[in-house]
Amino acid sequence: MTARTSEELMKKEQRYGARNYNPLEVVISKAEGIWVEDPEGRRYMDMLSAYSAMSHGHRHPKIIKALKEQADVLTLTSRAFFNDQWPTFAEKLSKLTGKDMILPMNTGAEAVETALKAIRKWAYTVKGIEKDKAEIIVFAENFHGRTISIISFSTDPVAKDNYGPFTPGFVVVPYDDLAAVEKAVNKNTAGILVEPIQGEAGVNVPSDGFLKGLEAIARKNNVLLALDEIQTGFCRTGKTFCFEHEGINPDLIIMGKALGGGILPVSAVAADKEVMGVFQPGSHGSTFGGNPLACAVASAAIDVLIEENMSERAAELGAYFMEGLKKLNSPLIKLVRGKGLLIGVEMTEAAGKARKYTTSLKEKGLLCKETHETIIRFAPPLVITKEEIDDALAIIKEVFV
Ligand code: IF1
Repeated sequence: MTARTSEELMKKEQRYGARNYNPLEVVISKAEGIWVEDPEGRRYMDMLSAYSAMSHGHRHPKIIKALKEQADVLTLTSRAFFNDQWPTFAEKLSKLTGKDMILPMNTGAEAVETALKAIRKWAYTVKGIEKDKAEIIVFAENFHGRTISIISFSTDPVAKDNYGPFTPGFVVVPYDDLAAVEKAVNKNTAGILVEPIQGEAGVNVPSDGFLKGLEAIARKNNVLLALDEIQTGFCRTGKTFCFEHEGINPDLIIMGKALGGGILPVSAVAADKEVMGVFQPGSHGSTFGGNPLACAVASAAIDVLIEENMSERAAELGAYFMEGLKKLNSPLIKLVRGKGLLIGVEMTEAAGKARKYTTSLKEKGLLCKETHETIIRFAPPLVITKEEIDDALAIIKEVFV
């Protein structure tokens, strides 16, 4: 039976869809730019951007054009053969990241797994760590995806419970704690995996110098530093990559989300030859990794970021948005933190669960999402205008003041 109304569609999902999410009660059926629409024609500002995957806004015309043109000639070949899109895209991403080589995947978790495999293989074949003894340092409250190995080092019971037995070889230390990292490093340490800002943990921005410190520890101990830029990358925090705020040069850069232009899952790992060279034919891969359609879309996505000065926009409009949130002086807001247009608002204990606020905001036409019940994340598409931020602040004011 064709469901058409929001009610009918939500009911149908309740019946047939696995309950691995608890979505806000809004059904999106149309979208353009920062605006989404439900089947009844109600319009909302998207202030979540599919967790930073929609940095270009919904259905950016230039990216849709690239999608349609490529779809009309070639979509998928597998890497059993060469195709005419992947080599040029690899070159473009190599130049953007400043790294020699790119390994293409699809989802963020696959790119993280690729980086973990590269670090381990480098540990045994280059650094000379004893077989099966390689350790990778990770941080409490991390989020790097949902595979069994990745959740093996999660500190979030909801993401981890009843999925054992877990993958060994990960050492968890407190985030933003360089002394703890120094202490954890030993002869078996192969790598450090870190988010430059912890997104899911609640937009945790580390102290200035944290990334620089990690780089120094990695260099001193011949350990690889891998930056997970899946959520913070591609201009979201006001630089092409968030690590640029500290001027470091990570050994591996893990990318995803916005790389797909808000259209397709496209992820990748960038690294220099010494690291990427550990992969030999047959030692890693994926059916869709580096497919022509994804390469054409992601290539257009990178062009748009540069042509529309998205980094500068995110820096300027993010500062403006955070300023506006602080100026509300709402008794419900404990603090506002973030960088660029990746913003987290922490509610006071008295305010209670954030869900009631995201529901009120939704009713007033603004979509965002709570994380860990007390934090609301605002991460609009980077194409948002100052006037639209003012409109958003007016709605937030109605709910928070
Ligand atoms: C969910 C949030 C969660 C990520 C970082 C890797 C991945 C993600 C830094 C994996 C994915 C998504 C996944 C989605 C909700 C969202 C998310 F932080 F963005 F809010 F979960 F923590 N590294 N983040 O943020 O990429 O495999 O999903 O493409 O799983 O609920 P993916």
